[in-house]
Amino acid sequence: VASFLRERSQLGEMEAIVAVCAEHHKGSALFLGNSMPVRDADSFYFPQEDVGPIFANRGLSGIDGNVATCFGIAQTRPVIAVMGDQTLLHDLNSLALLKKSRYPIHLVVINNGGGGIFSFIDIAEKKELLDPFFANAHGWNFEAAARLFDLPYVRAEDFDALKVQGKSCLVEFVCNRRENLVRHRALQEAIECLLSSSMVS
Ligand SMILES: Cc1ncc(C[n+]2csc(CCOP(=O)(O)OP(=O)(O)O)c2C)c(N)n1
Repeated sequence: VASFLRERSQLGEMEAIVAVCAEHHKGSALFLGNSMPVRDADSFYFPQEDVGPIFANRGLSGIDGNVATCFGIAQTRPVIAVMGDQTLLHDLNSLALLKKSRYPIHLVVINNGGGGIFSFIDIAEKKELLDPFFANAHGWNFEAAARLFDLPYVRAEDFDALKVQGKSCLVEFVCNRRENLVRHRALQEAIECLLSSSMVS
């Protein structure tokens, strides 16, 4: 998995999630938003050293209140958080808390223009249903939201831009949820090939 994610220098959704997780160290907490971030981290993030606690929210249904949860955690230690655009939209007004936080919150939003997880289920074949009723597709970005709440904002184009800055900020990584599906399938195939060849030998 690690070599698959490293094999191209171009940053994609999985690579971005793993890169944000890799910023996590002993003195910080990692918060994983629901939907793909928590799933990708579970599948592809293998900390090589002792790290601080890792949090995720069950919430009412999962994507609610994630930013407010980060604020709660950040009263005891710095927080590195990664979540999807729908998750951030669901709790956008909690961005007002970031500046008041005792410890910094490095909040990375993976903006794939809607709920990317729904591309993985059968309904994705029906595009006329997927985009309006499941993915809730949109073309927004979060720069103006960061400005509204007086937060430093970074539009991440490379790995360096995802790095922790030591102050609360909003980092946005814009990507494509259809490309992510293709990448996931390619990784799954590579793993299946590897497993079947190791079973033969
Ligand atoms: C409060 C609430 N409403 C709806 C859902 C159903 N739901 C699960 S995942 C998801 C989409 C999340 O999209 P995003 O945060 O952009 O993450 P991505 O799927 O792109 O990783 C939705 C709407 C939920 N889990 N919780």
